[in-house]
Amino acid sequence: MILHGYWRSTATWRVRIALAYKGVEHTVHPIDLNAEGGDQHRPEHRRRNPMAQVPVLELEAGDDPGAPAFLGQSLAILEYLEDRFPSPPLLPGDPLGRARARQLAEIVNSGIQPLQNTGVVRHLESLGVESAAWIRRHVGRGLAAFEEVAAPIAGRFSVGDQLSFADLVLIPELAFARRFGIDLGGAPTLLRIEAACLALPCFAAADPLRQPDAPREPAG
Ligand SMILES: N[C@@H](CCC(=O)N[C@@H](CS)C(=O)NCC(=O)O)C(=O)O
Repeated sequence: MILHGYWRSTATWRVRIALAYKGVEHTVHPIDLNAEGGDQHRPEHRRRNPMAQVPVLELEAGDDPGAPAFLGQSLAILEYLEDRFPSPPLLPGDPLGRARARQLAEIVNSGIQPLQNTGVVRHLESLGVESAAWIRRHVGRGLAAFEEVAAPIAGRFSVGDQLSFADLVLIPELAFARRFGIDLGGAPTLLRIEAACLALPCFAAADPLRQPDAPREPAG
């Protein structure tokens, strides 16, 4: 498999954690979202993903004969990896636990990330909107909701003691929030979960600064 992604993309980061946790062999093909014009908009990438976004998982020949070999949308990719490589699991075993993990993941995937996505922010700036204030509002609001939902159900991780999709979307979003100076002091559950996650080797392997396309001296 090939993971087409970008070192600092939060959505790519989710998939990297899953691949590392499940020990799935793959290669990485960087797509530079910050290149002149954005490599995500090049025709060869739009053929992989007509949304012109990362991540895209390129499947092995024979995974789906006759169909395009590309899978976009990080949550769909996580579901695919979970079905194809069920052990170790990234969802709890019980129906409600699985739904809770997906609920939390969607708070970030649908409720936060689309509002802070590179393309959206660039468009807002072209309209004269002060994007940093926009980002702080929407990311802060979404993470506060995540904290409120997770607090009564979290154990070591977001849903009890089972690492799940919820944690895979949370950790990159917390890093994004810090880049924009969002105060996380009101989210003690999230900070506790983050500490537990960052102690795991799969999170270390997926760290943006350890990726081949990360700059040696990262911009702030
Ligand atoms: N819902 C999509 C979101 C993908 C997405 O927004 N990716 C961002 C990077 S985190 C991107 O490619 N942005 C490029 C752009 O907007 O031009 C997913 O989960 O895969």
